[in-house]
Amino acid sequence: MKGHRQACVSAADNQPLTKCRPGGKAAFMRFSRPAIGKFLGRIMLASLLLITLQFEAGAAEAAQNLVPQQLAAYATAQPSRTEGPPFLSASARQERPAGQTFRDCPNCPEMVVVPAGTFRMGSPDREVGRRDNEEPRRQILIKSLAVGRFEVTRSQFAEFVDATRRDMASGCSLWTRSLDPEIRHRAARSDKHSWRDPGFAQTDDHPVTCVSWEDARAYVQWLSVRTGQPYRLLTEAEWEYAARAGSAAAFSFGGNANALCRFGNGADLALQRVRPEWSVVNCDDGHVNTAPVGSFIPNAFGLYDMHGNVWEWVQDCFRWTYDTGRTDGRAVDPRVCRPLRVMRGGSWGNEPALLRSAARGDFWAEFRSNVSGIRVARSLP
Ligand SMILES: [Ca+2]
Ligand SMILES: [Ca+2]
Repeated sequence: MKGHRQACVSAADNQPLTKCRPGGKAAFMRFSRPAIGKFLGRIMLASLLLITLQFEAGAAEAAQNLVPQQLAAYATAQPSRTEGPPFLSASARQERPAGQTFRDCPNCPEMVVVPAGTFRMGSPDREVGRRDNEEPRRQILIKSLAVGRFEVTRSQFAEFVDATRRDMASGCSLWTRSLDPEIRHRAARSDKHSWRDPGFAQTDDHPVTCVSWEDARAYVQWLSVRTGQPYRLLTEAEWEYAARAGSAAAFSFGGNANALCRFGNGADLALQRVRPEWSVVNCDDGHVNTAPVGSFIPNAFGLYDMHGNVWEWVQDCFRWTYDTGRTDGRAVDPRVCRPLRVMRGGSWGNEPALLRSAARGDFWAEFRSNVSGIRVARSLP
């Protein structure tokens, strides 16, 4: 209807009234030139009024569709001088409103619609634990997309392995804390371990681990074929936008790392009781290794475990700095990257610095370790 109205008032349209009203050409011919101008002016005024009313109604609808946590986050967000909270009105024009959850098959990952928005990617100089691969900071525009509410579980991954008979038998690298302070963490490859036995006990609702970037990509490709929907990994920019959920602080819940134990599973006092050599955050999240997905408080977009539990592979290859000038959410062109892939969010074995929203990890695409996992995304129309 909007396009129809525009056709009525467009100065570039040679037959405006005949398109708006059948038989309108005859009526058009009866008007004098001043009367025509007055008539067109009124139509334009009425159209502008109607468009304004529709825009306001759409914005109100978008606000009603937001989950309560989102509204709270936007109300309490502390944007920096150069950035604002996410742009929200786009959700009014989506088929699926922001915050809506859905599944495309019974044991498919549950998805959450994340609203379109802008955010500042990277971290400020003052952020504790930051590295210089989180710069230069830049403003990014993200389109609305659906993001896995949880990390992919063992149960979900088992369906994929059973259906595809994927070879997952090449072992897994197990992370330990190195006694060498220069190395800190060390991965020791083990032929006898795999996603079925990552070196610690898991149940079906724990996140799958010991998966490579190639495994993650194969999983989303299989999911796409199975459902007929465009599943994929998040891009690195999308991941950080989803993790921040409107927050410019180090974590989605603010800057206090000692509050982590309510929001995610990292290296904590529970781990230190078993492995005294690991340095940890000064709180107890109750989990030595992985926790069942969804065990902690979600962020303002309704996403769980963006901080910790398992690292999450993203689509992008790894480039040390954000110097490409990119301002949209697409993945970095593989032709300008090192042959490594990016993981985000940190894991059960990491200190707070690596659980920050801006922190980055880089590993070989075929690297399987017992801290790596998968979160899926789905493009929306
Ligand atoms: Ca823990
Ligand atoms: Ca995670």
